[in-house]
Amino acid sequence: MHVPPLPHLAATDPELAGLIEAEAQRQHDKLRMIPSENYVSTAVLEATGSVLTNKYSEGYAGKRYYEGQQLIDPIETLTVERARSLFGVDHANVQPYSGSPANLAVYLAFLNPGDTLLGMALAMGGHLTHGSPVSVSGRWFRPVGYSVRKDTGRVDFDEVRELARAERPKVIFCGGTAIPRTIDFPAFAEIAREVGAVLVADIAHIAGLIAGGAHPSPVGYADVITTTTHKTLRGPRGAMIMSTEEHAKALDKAVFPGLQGGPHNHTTAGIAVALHEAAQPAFRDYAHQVVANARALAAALTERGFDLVSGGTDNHLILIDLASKGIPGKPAAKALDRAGIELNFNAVPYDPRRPFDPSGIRLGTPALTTRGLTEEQMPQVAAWMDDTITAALKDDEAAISAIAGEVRDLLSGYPMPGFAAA
Ligand code: DSN
Repeated sequence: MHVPPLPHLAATDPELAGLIEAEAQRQHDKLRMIPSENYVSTAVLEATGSVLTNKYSEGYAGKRYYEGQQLIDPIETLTVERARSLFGVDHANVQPYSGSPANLAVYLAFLNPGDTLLGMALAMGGHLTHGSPVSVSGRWFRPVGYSVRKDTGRVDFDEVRELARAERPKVIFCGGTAIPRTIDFPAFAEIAREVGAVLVADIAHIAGLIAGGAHPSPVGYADVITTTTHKTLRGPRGAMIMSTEEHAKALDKAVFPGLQGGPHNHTTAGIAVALHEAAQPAFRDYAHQVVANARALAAALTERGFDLVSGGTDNHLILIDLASKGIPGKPAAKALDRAGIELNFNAVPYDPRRPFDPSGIRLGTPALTTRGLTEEQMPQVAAWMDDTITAALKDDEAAISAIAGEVRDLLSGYPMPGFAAA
């Protein structure tokens, strides 16, 4: 049963209530390993589902375009202060609707159409908004993409430096969506300083690890930091832009009125709760456990012959090239989903296949760590993954269903925030 319970929704709209209840059950029964997903706390759910959704508040605290901000102002100020304190930054804007608008606001603050930006290529693990030709970031600006080395799967800083010197980008982005290794913020900062570029660290995937001390912080190296709030940070779906004081005004103006209208105050409140939770000692344990679980899983997968991009992981994320297993990423991800193991098909660096039918899968440990799983269960998870792929290659749906049952049995012993057994 969903927690908080949904009696009013069930009375008003039983069809929708039924779908949400079924989704809660699904999230309970599946080993959720999409590395950008998590389970928020019931407190975050309550704040996000509150009456704050009723209120418009264009502007910033003390300078709004609508009346009735007596309580919205302190809520947003509290959220900003919590972000500043947790990450140790001068300035935080908590209004971006999500990660893509946050990054677009950064471009609006620093670039004119046609200006050059340097980011990790999407096919190498970057994000759509770091200059992919199919995104506005690649259509309105002049994107240059850096890669990872074919032999190591890691960023080649000689290449980044050469590209920066040759192309003179105004903005350099580091971070991405499929990076299993520690991001070397000092190395990026040195290059950005040399060419006079603004360094933006997109820490969406690792924000919770940074907050919990399980990944180095970009503060002091990056001029601007963007992040979503719903991945390892374990908040509602939203985003923040953090920066040095120098860039605060330009970024605030870019978010509003440059790009967005009224902030989503219910989301802001949910972010406040998540930041409060992330400041507690238990969150440090969580962040370190996420990494310990990923390392243990990477070791167990390697033992079973999986080919991990870069040979392992330093963070929450594992990227696997399945070519050696004789199955492409998409059918593998679909079979694993049927086996109760939810992850996503993903391109690997230098992938010979197409992005919608790539060679790899991407997975991570943030959500299963929230459920309470530890290193102890990771060999079993790797075994289920291996057995599912073997079964998929033999079209053995009975074996896949049996694994889904075993996954469900295991997870029944690990409570899920937002759900209670009926
Ligand atoms: N969709 C996110 C992810 O899965 O990494 C990035 O935007």
